[in-house]
Amino acid sequence: MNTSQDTIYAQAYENISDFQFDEKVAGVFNDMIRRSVPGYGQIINTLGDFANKYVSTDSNIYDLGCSLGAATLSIRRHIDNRNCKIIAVDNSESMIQRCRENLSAYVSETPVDLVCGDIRDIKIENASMVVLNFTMQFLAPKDRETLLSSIYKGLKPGGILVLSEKLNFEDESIQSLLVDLHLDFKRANGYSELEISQKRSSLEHVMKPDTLEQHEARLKKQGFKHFNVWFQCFNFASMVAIK
Ligand code: GEK
Repeated sequence: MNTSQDTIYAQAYENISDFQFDEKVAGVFNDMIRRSVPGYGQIINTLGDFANKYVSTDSNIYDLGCSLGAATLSIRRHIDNRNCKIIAVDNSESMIQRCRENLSAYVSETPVDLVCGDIRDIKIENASMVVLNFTMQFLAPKDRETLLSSIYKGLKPGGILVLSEKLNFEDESIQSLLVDLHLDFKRANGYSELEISQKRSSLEHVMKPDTLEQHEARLKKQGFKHFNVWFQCFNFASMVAIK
């Protein structure tokens, strides 16, 4: 996967426009997400382990907001001989193009339907595993419940949803502690104060994190029987919900 360095916000801009998953971002995305999201590499690897445990034969797996295909690749390595199909969806053409190249670099018996489209328009069916790895936070809050309802309906009994998100915390001391630790993580990964503050402005209207309590309540409302956080580092968490 490409490793060009993310320097998108290294120069000072007079006006910061809203963050977009365009060609510029797609070209540095692998570096950007690894230096910005604590635990990303571990989450990607563990998605393969979840797939090994939960993907049933003759079923579908959905990677919603697939970006460059890291989750799909990790899952695909663990599900040989199960006659499954992965449906990987992203509405950024630049991401999809690069994702196609990344997927074709590896041989696999599991077919991937790569869809350039909106995850809100995708019909989920016969699914044993659905992944929303840091994608739902980019949907308008009003659309999140509808998406989860369609995922729940399309999951087979015993099927798993892995939902990774940046979190907000109601307790202000905890919120500022975990935000600070995340900023230190970005500094330690070489981002300057200018890059950090310009990126934050660009995401302000685009990414609206929920609290853990909001996630749990929304998932339980759909009918998910089991829920827990399986990974958390600072204000980033990955949750599982089982039908
Ligand atoms: C990974 N899961 O590497 N429909 C389709 N795609 C969307 C939509 C939408 N409505 N909204 C956003 N996206 C990946 C990382 S990145 C997370 C996911 C991040 C896509 C968007 O184009 C982008 O590729 C992805 O969701 C979010 O495991 O950048 O923090």
